[in-house]
Amino acid sequence: MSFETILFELTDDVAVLTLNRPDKLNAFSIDMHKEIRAALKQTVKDKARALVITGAGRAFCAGADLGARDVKAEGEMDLGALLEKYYNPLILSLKDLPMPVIGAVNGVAAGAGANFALACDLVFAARSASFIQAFIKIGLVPDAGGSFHLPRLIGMQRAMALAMTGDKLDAETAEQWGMIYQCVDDDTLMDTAMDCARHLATQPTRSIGLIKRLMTASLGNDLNTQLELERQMQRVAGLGTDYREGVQAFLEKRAPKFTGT
Ligand code: T3D
Repeated sequence: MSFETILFELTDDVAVLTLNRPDKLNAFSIDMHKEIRAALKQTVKDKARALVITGAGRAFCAGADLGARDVKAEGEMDLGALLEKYYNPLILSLKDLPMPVIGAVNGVAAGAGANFALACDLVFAARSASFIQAFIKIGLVPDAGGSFHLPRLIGMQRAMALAMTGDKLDAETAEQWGMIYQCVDDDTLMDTAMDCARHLATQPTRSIGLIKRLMTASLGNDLNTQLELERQMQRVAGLGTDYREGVQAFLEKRAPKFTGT
């Protein structure tokens, strides 16, 4: 599969998707939206067992391509329609992927670019990277799941402040606040993200997919509902071959060989 606005490759069960419009700081164009969605579908088709998302050049992603908006034109612009058609399905399809998604934030992540990163399951960021809820600077509100993920990750006060001020948050503070998993030295970012992806790709992928569903659902569920969901998901996990292999390997005092099924 060849793309114009992203790079996509799959090696040894690990897919790497690189946003590739570096002259625009990898801002989202409509074509890029379409290509990312196609690549995400491809990861499922190819049975990838982990996905890494990063950006080419000095940025991760600067959000919507503002150059594509004709704000001088007469008439209303329905950004809601854009969200409905592109951003919302993008975030949902990332969440729905039955494999771990690792964000490797190599530089600035602004607007929908920041929130696209936060929709990944685990986020590593280079020490020089930053996160900006840039929406307010152009009279908008957080989208791409930002108003959902931010308060849950860092609490209401900090989420509110970032959204209202549009202040830049450096990667170290993002780690301290629990917004991302780890901030690492710039020159180790991709190795760290790839090592993590390669490791996870050897783990029980089906269980990881179920963990994603459980964790995401827990954000809106009460304890009873969540316990019931755990029962359902554990039933599915227990029917998998990786459960049998895990227990067998434990009893035989050897390393398990998980197939992801
Ligand atoms: O409209 C819709 O689709 C609705 C959905 C909205 C979702 C959103 O994401 S809204 C938020 C959109 N994003 C922004 O408001 C961020 C805009 N960019 C910036 O604030 C800054 O560029 C950064 C803080 C990200 C980085 O600053 P800096 O100083 O490192 O770089 P720069 O010089 O501003 O940008 C470098 C180039 O990238 C520059 O192009 P040039 O002058 O070299 O030809 C700049 O125009 C371009 N660029 C940066 N961000 C965008 C962009 N081009 C198009 N769209 C961008 N978002």
